[in-house]
Amino acid sequence: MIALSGALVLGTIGLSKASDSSDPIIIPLHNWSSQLVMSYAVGQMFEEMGNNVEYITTDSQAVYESIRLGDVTLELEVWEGAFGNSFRAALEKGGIHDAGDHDAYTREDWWYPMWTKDACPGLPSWEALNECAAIFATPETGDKGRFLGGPVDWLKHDAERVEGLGMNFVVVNAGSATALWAELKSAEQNNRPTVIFNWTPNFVDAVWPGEFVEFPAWEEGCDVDPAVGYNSETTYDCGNPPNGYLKKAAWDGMPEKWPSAYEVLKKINFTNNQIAEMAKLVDVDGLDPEDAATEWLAANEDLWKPWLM
Ligand code: TMO
Repeated sequence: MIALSGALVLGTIGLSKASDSSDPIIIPLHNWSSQLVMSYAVGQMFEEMGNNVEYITTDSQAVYESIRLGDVTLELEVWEGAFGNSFRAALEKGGIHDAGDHDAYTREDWWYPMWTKDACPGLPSWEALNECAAIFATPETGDKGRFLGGPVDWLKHDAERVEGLGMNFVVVNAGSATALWAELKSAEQNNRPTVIFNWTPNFVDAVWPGEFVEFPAWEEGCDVDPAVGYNSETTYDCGNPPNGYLKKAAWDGMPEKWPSAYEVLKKINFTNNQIAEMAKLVDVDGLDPEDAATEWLAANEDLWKPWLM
C-alpha cells in the first residue's frame, strides 16, 4: 500500500512508470531469431522505463498455457499459422488475452528456393510438387521426397497434411532454425532442389528468392474439423493461412500489475520489414540476439521512444 501511494504521487509528476510492480516482467524466448531480438528489444524498453525484466526460454506452444497461469507475462510473436491453435485453446480457458496486432502479415509454410523450380517447373502447385517427389529423395527418405520441417514445437501437422493429401513425402524435422538455413546453403552450392519450412517476415526474403508451395487453400476449421478441407476424413489437409496475423498476447493480470508497461505493450507494433531486419541482424550479420536488440533500438529510436511517453 505504501508503494502504491508513492506511485500515485510520482504519477502526478509524470513518472507514471513508478506504479508498475518491481517484480520482473517475465518475457519468453523461443527458437527463431526475430522473436529473440524482438523480445530483448521490448525487454530493454521496459528496463528503460525502470521495470525489472526476466527472460525464460520456453516451448513456443506451451507458452500460452504459462501466460494464462501468470507464470509468463506476455508473448510478442503469436504467429497465426504455427500458434493460432494453442493461443485459441488458452483463450478459451481464460487468463490470457489478445493484446493487439502488429501491422505485419505472416505466412508460414512449405517453401522452396527459386532454383528448385528449374527441376520442377509445375511449382508452386502442391500437386506438381508431389509429382516431382523423387527429386527430393534422400537416403533417409528412400524413394519418397524429403520435406525438411521446422523444429517440432512450431508445427506438428506436416505429417498429417502429407497423409491427408496422399503425398509421396516424408517429413523430417530440423533440430533448429539454423539447420534450415544450412540446408539452403548446401542446396544452393549444389544447385539441388529442396523444399523446407520457411516463413515471412524473415531475413530469407532478402537472401534467397523463393516461393511458398500452394496447397489447397486454408479454410477456417481445417485444423480441427475433418469435414473441412481437401480430404473429408482428415485434419490439416490444407495450407496454412497465406495472410496470417501476428499478434501480441498478455496475461490478464498484467494491466493491473504493470500498468505502464502494459500501455507500452499495447502500442508496440512492428512491420514486416522491421521484423525481417531483426532476424537479419542475427542470421546474416551474426550478432547475438541481445546485442542485435540493442543495435536495433539504437537505429529505431524515432519509432519506439514515443511509445514510452
Ligand atoms: C514460428 N515461425 C515464425 C518460426 O514460423
